[in-house]
Amino acid sequence: MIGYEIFIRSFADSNDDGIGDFRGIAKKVDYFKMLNVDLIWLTPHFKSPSYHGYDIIDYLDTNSSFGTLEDFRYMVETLHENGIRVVIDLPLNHVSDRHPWFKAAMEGEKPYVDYFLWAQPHFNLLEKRHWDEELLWHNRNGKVYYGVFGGSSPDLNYENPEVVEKSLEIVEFWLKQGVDGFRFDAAKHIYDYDVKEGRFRYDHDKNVRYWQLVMDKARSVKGGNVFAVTEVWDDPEIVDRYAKTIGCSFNFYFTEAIRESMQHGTVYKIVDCFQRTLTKKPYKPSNFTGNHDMHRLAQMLPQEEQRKVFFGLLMTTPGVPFIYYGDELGMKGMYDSTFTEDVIEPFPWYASLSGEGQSFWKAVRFNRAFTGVSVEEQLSRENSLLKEVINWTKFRKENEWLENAWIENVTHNTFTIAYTVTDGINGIRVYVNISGHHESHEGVSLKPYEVKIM
Ligand code: ACG
Repeated sequence: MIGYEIFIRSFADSNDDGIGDFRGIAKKVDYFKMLNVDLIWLTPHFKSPSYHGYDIIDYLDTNSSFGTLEDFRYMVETLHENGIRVVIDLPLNHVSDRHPWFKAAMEGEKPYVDYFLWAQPHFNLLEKRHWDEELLWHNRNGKVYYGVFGGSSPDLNYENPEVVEKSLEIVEFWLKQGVDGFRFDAAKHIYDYDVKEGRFRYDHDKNVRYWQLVMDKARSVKGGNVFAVTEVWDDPEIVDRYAKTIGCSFNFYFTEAIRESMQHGTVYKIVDCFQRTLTKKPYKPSNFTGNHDMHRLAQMLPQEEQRKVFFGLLMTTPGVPFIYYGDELGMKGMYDSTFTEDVIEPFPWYASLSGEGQSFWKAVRFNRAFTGVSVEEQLSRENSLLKEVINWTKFRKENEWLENAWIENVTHNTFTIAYTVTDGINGIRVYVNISGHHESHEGVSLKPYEVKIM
């Protein structure tokens, strides 16, 4: 399987309102086939007041800008008919402050008050998130509630069994609409506040037990054929704990290590990453080019040759690789936690950024017209990044065994790395030169920026 992350609003528009939608995605089957992608991850498609959709007003309804539930089902069916699976993004940790549950809770209505976490005298209400300066507690009309992702996204209280039950109903509902599985958003945040101590603290064991319940539910509805991937943005050893239960987890360290190694011009981070995350594991890693929470790949690796190496590494390593929409074209964008729109710009189908299906919900800042970063331009140029990506995905498709493989026998010098990928039956040895000069490794001569398979 090869995954592809789509920010729905930016991908393909079917009704000329400038906003990407479900039917727009259904019309792009040929593009997915050309790219050899057979698993689509849709960022949240639920009713939500924000452009990003991670704060939900109604879990059982769609964002009307993207289409109705019927349009959603049509999209899923069309993709299925073409052998493409669909996973939806499921932010279960919090809801929108406009969700009826939160509104009722603010009015003091039972049972909804117990759906959220309220301040107690021994809590440190000035505590900030451990990764930035955002406060965890929010005061509204004298009521102080917990919200890791800000005041407009109050966290749900999973100590309450009724909330757990509601979340399982949501899982069941979407599987019955035909989806093939989920990307579990913010998976380590379900239990992340120690009420006894009155401070932030991840309870990974408890989180994993919760996700096991969710997976049991999903399998009871759909049988063994559920694809789930967790988002746990943390050290590889912590990611492992979740991945074992869920079966697949995004490998953030892969993205970070390769970007960093290529920027510094030495392979050491890649070697460390391969040894820590890609040796034999009881789950599938999901290595990826980037996502909507990060600077774009092309922003970090401005040279196209470097990005070609990135794709070579991505498509020769184990697990389920994911491409963030537009990375195959070299879309640029800088992530800023207070203004994330620059990494979710409209997908450029045409050099002029105008034509059937083109979304235009926001003015582009990073990916202007006629800069070489469009499907039209990339397909018209010899040796373009997109063409190279297609060669790599074709290779991946022809070697499906790589999904269940692992890495062995990693050797390296300063600029080159070699590794064996095997599933115990099949095997390849890959040689990679991340530098702009000729190198040789174990007697194999390597051109600048070459990924060679032996
Ligand atoms: C998901 C979505 C994101 C979404 C939410 C909320 C969650 O992808 O788009 O926000 O629904 C944290 C969370 C993630 C979250 C990101 C944005 N992503 O854990 O679930 O924030 C450190 C922390 C991480 C943290 C990361 C952020 O440990 O927890 O992610 O920083 O930069 C190494 C370390 C690792 C460290 C990294 C980076 O890898 O091992 O620990 O991570 O370096 O330093 C959306 C919107 C938001 C909105 C929200 C409601 O985008 O704007 O507020 O919805």
